[in-house]
Amino acid sequence: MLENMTTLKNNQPKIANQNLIAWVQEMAALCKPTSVHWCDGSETENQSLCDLMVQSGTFIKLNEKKRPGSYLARSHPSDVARVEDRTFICSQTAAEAGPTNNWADPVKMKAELLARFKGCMAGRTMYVIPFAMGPLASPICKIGIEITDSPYVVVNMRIMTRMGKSVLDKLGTDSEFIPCVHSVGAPLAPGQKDVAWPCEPDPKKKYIVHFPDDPSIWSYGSGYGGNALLGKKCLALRIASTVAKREGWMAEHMLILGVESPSNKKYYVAAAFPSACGKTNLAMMQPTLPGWKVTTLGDDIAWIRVGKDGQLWAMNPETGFFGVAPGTSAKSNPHALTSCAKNTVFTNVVLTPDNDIWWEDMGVPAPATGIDWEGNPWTPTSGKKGAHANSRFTAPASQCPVIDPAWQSPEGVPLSAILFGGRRPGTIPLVNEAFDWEHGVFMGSACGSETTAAALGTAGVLRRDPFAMLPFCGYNMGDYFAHWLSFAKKTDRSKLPKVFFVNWFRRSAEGKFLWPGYGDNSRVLKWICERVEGTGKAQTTPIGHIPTRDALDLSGLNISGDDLAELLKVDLAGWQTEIADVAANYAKFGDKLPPALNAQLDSLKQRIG
Ligand code: O2Y
Ligand code: MN
Repeated sequence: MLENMTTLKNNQPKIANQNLIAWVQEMAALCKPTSVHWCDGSETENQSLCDLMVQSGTFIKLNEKKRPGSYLARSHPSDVARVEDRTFICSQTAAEAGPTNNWADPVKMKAELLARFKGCMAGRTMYVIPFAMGPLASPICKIGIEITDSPYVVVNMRIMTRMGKSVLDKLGTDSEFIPCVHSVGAPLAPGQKDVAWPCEPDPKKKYIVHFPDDPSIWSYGSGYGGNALLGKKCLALRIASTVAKREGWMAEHMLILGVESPSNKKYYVAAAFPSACGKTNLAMMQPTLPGWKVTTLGDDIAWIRVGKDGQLWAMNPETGFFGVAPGTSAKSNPHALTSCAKNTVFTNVVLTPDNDIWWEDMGVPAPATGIDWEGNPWTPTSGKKGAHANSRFTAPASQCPVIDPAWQSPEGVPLSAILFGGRRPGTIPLVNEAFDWEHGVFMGSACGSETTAAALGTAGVLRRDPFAMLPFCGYNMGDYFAHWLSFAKKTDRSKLPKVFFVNWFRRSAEGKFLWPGYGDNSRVLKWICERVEGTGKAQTTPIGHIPTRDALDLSGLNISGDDLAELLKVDLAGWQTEIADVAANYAKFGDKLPPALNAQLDSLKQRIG
């Protein structure tokens, strides 16, 4: 092996951490790359990787005047989204992974992976990416080292995480790191020509594997998003959730925003919505209510811990947005459009004749002709979508015009409120405040949403997605519920944030959305802030505290009394169905379901009658 290493082109910097050197050598011996490149995270390195990908056809350089520093990539048609059925949690026992995860025996899975990874980087460069999730000075910052044969992954990880030399420096001689091994699974034979998006096209040969006991992550066969940018869903949610359980904090699928009242009182709010329910839009919302301001701290992941003052403090471990492109417009999210105006990687959107990008519902006219996400000539009248439904922009958070001044604070920000939500056409009111922490945990456990295209599967059916963590909780969700409940004992209850359930997606009998959403959601945020202050008017109902008809600030909004009544209605028959469905979901967890949640369900049943 050592002989191999001396002949391998390797730009290894001076590294004090012997464990890291040994592990990288071991991975190089396994994967057999042509060379090893240690990433320093510099602008020069980034530019040379972008140039390399332009040469290889992975990247198309966009119009420098319209979209400075930006590129378009098109994935292989088989590699367009997270692959939940190929995502595994390899804890010691199946019970530890729980009924909502694909468990696999860790020993057998390691053997299977070693066979896949053997020689998998032949003909390619192995990149070593040192990255940190969270500000380096945060008490819960975690360091990962991703090894990958994809320069696309390196460039995206540089946007999404703190990456490079500063992280190696922080690692010192003996700090721990989480090993993350990634390969696109497409070795090159000598002389074989590469393709623009190498990957393993057979879905059964893709693997997104988590070993919570190591902890480590192994991902094979996909170069896309959450499957390949291992700091995001794999480390910052699945692995971090297991670490957080052990260390007494929470890793959550939540946006974090700041909301400031006209009298300059600032509140911080975290919100958990299932994938594709508009977290990025809410995180960057432009309030329609005069004098109210919303600032962004994160759009996808929150790490939350009890601060010295007993409040819950939230921090975004990421540094970028991997946002869904279709539907992002000046109406739905003007600040996201500004965020991706430069220095952005676009994946699977339309290329316009002037070398810019376009996607469906962008709010600007479609180009008369273009190249679609599969690289074929396209026109708006072709009857096909030009951008893939899960096409993305990877943009630096620092470019968000409403980024909060505290977004990189190592301590995070103190939370006044936690919201749960989902895409629910019926039953669930616009906003509903929990009676107490346990009721709030019950609300989180009952989260669900109509499915959309981001997760492969059927669209338009209700999928229960407790705490929006169904695809992301790295251990038994029954234990996860208990972990949430335990925070009432970890601190003074009065310091805990208030919990609310929101639903922007309720529809009339005719199928029309009852609430305008987007910037008008500031009206709901205002009521939430008033409830935090103890001033907001509410009616106590069997399901929680709901705004009275006159409690929401609807000034300047044209909404009928009937629609408002429907938005705030407690539909008793609908709730009976809801209770039965939540009970059926709870049944999955057997004796792992905390009795306190069954008690919540029983009390709700009694209150509904
Ligand atoms: O399909 C993918 O790989 C991306 S999934 C994703 C990306 C950014 C934020 N959230 C999600 C998600 O699925 O929740
Ligand atoms: Mn997400």
